[in-house]
Amino acid sequence: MIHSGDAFDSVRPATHVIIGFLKQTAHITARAGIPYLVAAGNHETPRLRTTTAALEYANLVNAVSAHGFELDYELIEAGDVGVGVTLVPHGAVFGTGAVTPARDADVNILVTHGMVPGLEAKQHEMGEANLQANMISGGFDYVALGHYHEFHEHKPNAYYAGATERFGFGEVASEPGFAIVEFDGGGLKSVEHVPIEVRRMVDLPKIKARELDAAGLTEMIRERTEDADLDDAVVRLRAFDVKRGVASGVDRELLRDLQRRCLNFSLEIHADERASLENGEDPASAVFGPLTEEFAAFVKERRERGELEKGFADEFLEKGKGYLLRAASEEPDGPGGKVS
Ligand SMILES: [Mn+2]
Repeated sequence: MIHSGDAFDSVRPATHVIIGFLKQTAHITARAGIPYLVAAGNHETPRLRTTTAALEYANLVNAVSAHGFELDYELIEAGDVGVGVTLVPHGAVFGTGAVTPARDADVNILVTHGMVPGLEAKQHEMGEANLQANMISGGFDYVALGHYHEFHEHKPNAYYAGATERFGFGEVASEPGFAIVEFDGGGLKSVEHVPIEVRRMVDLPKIKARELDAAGLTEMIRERTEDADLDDAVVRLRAFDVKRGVASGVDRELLRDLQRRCLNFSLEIHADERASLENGEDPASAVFGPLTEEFAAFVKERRERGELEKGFADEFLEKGKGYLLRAASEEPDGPGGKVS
């Protein structure tokens, strides 16, 4: 079993998340006796070398994790076949040049995390590559890539397995799952994507709020949600063209009730009509770059949409970046919230 990164979404995830990870991983390693290897992704890699990564807990349940700043190599015996697994975690991507397969293994697998050159899928250019072509082209039987949430063939021997859950409404149409990779005497034989059942995602019909006051918007939200099957689903309801001051007057009790019914209920308030984005989605939601870049893109987008004034946007960007950098460099003694 290979996990190609971002098992966690933060360097210090909440305790119940860590416990869930340990329990499920132990099913694979301790109970089923299946080797488990994981290379850390960008979300779970500390910014500082002195910070401990939660992914290191994986070692307690006999999983092999590369979560630092160097690559790791493991030779796994599977029957009479030696499987050489080279793990290049996010922290080692920048310092690692070309990687070559080990001679003592029958099958060689490279596991790494990041964006390959020219990744373009679902009509979205995903941004700048950080995985150098020569790092992932070195004659491995298979390259297991992580970071991009869709199952995606980069090259005949290099795939993104995709995520096992949807992480935003930009992925509402994606099919979460994993990949089964088969080898025979000649190397790679097949790669098969196996979809899995995941939490439901419900995008409710949007509200046009131009004529609505707070009571009217509350009524519309009630109408949209009352008879919908929302229990334990991830739900989004978008209201467009919402007048200033209206959103803050929406009935809190109704929203709290929706939060209880749904696994997550998000009411998105938009001041404009945003016709061009009504059917599309923010492509950036599928991929996470460095936090400060994500934040800069967030501010820029809102600035371009006219939601932020220039003076405010500049200061917001400056202060926000400062906070992010400070948060990233803090030792893990604060409340266990998300860093990213
Ligand atoms: Mn990632």
